[in-house]
Amino acid sequence: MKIVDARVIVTCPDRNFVTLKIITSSGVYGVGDATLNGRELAVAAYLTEHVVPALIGRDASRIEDTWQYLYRGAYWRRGPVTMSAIAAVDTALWDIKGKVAGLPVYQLLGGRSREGVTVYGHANASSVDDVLMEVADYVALGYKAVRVQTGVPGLESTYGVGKDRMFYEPADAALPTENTWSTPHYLEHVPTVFAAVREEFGPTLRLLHDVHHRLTPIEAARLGKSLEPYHLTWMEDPVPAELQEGFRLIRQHTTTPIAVGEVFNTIWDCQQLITEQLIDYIRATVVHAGGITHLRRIFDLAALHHVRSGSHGATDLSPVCMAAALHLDLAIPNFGLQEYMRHTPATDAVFPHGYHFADGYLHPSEEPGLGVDIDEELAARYPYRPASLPVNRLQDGTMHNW
Ligand code: KDG
Ligand code: MG
Repeated sequence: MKIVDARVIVTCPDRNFVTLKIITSSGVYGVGDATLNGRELAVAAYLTEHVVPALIGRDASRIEDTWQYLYRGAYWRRGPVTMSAIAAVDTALWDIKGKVAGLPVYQLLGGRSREGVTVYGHANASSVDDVLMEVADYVALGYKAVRVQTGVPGLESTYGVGKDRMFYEPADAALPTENTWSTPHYLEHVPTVFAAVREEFGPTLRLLHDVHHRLTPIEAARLGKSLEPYHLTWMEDPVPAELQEGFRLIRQHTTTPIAVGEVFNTIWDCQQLITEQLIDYIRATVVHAGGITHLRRIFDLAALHHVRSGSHGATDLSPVCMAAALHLDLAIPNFGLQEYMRHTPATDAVFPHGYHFADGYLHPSEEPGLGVDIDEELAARYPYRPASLPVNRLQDGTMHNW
């Protein structure tokens, strides 16, 4: 079964997505997500110009060999553009393998390790009162875990706090908008938010918070300590993670669990974090970390060191990525939590899928393969629109290091 064609589909049903569709000589096809938020066309060009020509004529059943061929063969290894492109190929090949075998992909990965995939939802609002109402909405929908973000008094806008109720889309303008940041304001405010949420919802609801890489290690240590009474499931991205040993400092000071990795591309980005047990959850995901094949390798390393999975699942990861993530989440032994930001109806229509939410859990499709598709005709009606993630400046105008 040879690869006879591969198409790169760029579409914007409320936000941009890049999808690779690989077609085989038997007519079976597979899909893979290649979306890199704010840099979509770089991956589309990498696929079209460099990867697709090398795929034609290859045996579609050789998933591992194709991964190694694209990774080693590029000479220029790693990086978000390369690894998102490889991820798309890998995901599409797993989809094809499942369809040919007549099995959902999780069966090929070893079968079910749990009944459903526990997901967390996103409560975000500018004020504490409003965020309490959002948390209540998620609890009413059956969510067992909720991430809580609020505006910070004294700051006009804060990244991660959306304008829409129950939705959140950070890429908001063709060129980056600018937010203002103040660490002292933030560190004073966040513990008061979690005090209010615990007071209202009691001790057992799982709570999470995303710091979006805005602190230094010692500031993050202070935040972690101040949040200990509210026993969070995790404090996410406390610092930028290029310096893996920086996490030692946070660890020395606080028992608040740490999650990191949504911007990671390979196992080398988290090797030290995992092997030194500096984190509790690894947030790498299928689309940005080289597909199912490589993410499973990361999760296996994590399993040896008491680190659980906590994959990124924001709206810029397409339903194709979400479907792939759910198959992996269901199969691995060290699953922790899966992020789930619901897509808009337009996105759902372009990517028909069989996964579904029930009572706090997502369940992958039982169809052969990933159980997700792309409606190419509908996709063509939504042309690409440039959109960037915002940047942060301190109150004196300094570019923030995040
Ligand atoms: O593309 C960036 C977003 O996906 C990211 O900002 C969302 O931090 C995020 C999260 O945890 O979902
Ligand atoms: Mg995050």
